[in-house]
Amino acid sequence: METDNNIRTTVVTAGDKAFSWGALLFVASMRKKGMNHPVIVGTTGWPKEMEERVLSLGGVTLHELPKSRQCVACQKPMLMNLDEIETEWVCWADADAVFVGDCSEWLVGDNPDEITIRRYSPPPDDFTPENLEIWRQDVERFCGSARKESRYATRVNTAFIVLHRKWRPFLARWQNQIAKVLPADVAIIMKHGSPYFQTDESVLASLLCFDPEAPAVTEKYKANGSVDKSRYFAHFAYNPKPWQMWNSYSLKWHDELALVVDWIVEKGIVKASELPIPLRKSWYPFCRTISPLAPWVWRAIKLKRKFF
Ligand SMILES: [Mn+2]
Repeated sequence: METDNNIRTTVVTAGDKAFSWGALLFVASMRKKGMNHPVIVGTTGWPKEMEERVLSLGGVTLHELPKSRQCVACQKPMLMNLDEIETEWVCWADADAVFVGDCSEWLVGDNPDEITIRRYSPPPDDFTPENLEIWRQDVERFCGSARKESRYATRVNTAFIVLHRKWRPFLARWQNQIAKVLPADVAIIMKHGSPYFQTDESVLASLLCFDPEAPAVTEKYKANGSVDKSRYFAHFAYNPKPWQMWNSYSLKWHDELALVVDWIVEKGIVKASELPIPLRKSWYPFCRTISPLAPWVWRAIKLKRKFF
């Protein structure tokens, strides 16, 4: 792959077997637009052919995740903090996403002192005085000291993060805090309303609010299209994901994702016959029709897996 001296950021993502199609399409969405940044993909339990497909996009390193009973998202800080990252900046991006347009500009922060991350507005339901007090006590206990009051009036979303590498000690504190305050077998979300409801995301929020040594949250988050509607990070936030079933929320990016699918087929990375059904053109009219039911169908499938 051509090296580009303007590239200052390594992109890091991860997924288990169920997210391998997401990761493949996400990295392909970069390469299709000439975003040739080095990419590290944390993997666990991937089929060999999915590893080969992602590697064939070029500039990709796979990193086998350590055995852990915590969900993959709890490895974000460890992956962002890998010694092998050589660039000045690191970007975490969820694998259930695509870049719309060339987003290279959003992969470098405006200020090395800041963390580029989106804040929720209004604050989520779990941002209560009671939960904040638990965050404060935990930060004081495991980081040595804590601010008396929260620095922010809301918390952050960890689907997309840009951080300067001078913050490696902070990434280590985030990882350590995850180990201390989350259950050893935590799944992707906890009981509604609990202090660390959104796992890795809640733990990062606790540090940004109370760790005296934390980076400041940027006032100018741009990766959501706020300054240019044609260049942004599109996150398939809700289940099921597009490669599993289309839901009403993710449908708005169907055409964008279909272009990425066409591109990997054209490049010979995947045969059309090997695509998951929701990514096949001929199935789209059906998938679109049933999309309002997708969340219910998905819950039923999950329940069936749990009990039978
Ligand atoms: Mn996600």
